[in-house]
Amino acid sequence: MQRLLDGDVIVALGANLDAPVQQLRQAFGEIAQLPHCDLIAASSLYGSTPIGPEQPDYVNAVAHIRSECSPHGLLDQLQAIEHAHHRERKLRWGARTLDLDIILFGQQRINDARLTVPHVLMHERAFVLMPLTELYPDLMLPHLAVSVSEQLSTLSCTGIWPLSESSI
Ligand code: ROI
Repeated sequence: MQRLLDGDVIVALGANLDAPVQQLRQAFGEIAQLPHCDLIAASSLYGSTPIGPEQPDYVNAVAHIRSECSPHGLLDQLQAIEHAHHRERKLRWGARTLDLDIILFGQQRINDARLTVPHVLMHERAFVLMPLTELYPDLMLPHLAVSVSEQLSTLSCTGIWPLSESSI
């Protein structure tokens, strides 16, 4: 089973407003440009039906980055990217132009007012685990001691579909 090393970070990307495919593609480029940060791998893009109140379908993906920043330093950088995409935090679980969530940060466990890592709901969300399984099926979820693909197999994957090249 694979384990993340210190500085290895998994970020989940999601968008469902204002040309979400473009939002995600641009966000991958912006993450790759962050100082002290390398984009190691990017999953394909997936369409997904929304969890939560009625709203447009999402586009989801995950990124593996290697960062020299602290978790909160990286969070500041990711929130600056969200902000540049005109992300507004109006409604909990509402539609958004771009969501960048740190879901895993090495083997660290963090739980404070700004950040919970591993992300509290990641193990329930096929729209996170499916793209992550594409990259690292054998990656161990540090808080559950199971692999990403094992955890995905416990979830229903209806409502998530790979976006074909022509729709990207
Ligand atoms: N639903 C889907 N399918 N994808 C998301 O990225 C997503 N993000 C959210 C909520 C509103 C919970 N629902 C989502 O934050």
